[in-house]
Amino acid sequence: MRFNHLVTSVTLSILLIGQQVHAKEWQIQMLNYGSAEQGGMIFEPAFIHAQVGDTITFLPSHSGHNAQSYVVPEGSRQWKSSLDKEYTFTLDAEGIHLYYCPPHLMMGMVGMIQVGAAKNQALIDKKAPRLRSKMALKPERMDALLSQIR
Ligand SMILES: [Cu+2]
Repeated sequence: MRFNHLVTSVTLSILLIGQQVHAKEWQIQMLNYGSAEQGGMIFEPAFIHAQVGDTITFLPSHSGHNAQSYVVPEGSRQWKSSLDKEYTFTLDAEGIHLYYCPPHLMMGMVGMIQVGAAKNQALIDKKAPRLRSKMALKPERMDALLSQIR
């Protein structure tokens, strides 16, 4: 019995250490222009498949941008970075973050982070069209993000 407890404890420790080792640090650049196909005012990468425990850092690679959540997974808090400041947060729940750059929403500056399973897909399907309707330019970027959810 004691031995079993020890094995369980050791196994748990190994699993926990394993998770820490595999937690990934994602970086998203905020840019005035991307490639010719991408056009101006973009998050790069705009879509990320991540896992709970990973961290996200927004980098003010070009000036005049910030990032703000529009939809977050159930159990996660809404978040917002300051203009031209680096901003890091940890992904703490499964689901999809849909976010945008407030100064450039009209220009189609939006992004998505899927954390594990798409648990809040219904909410995303409901709210994405509202955000899309404010994208005067490049509204098709929203469709491209939605198509990458799996
Ligand atoms: Cu921007």
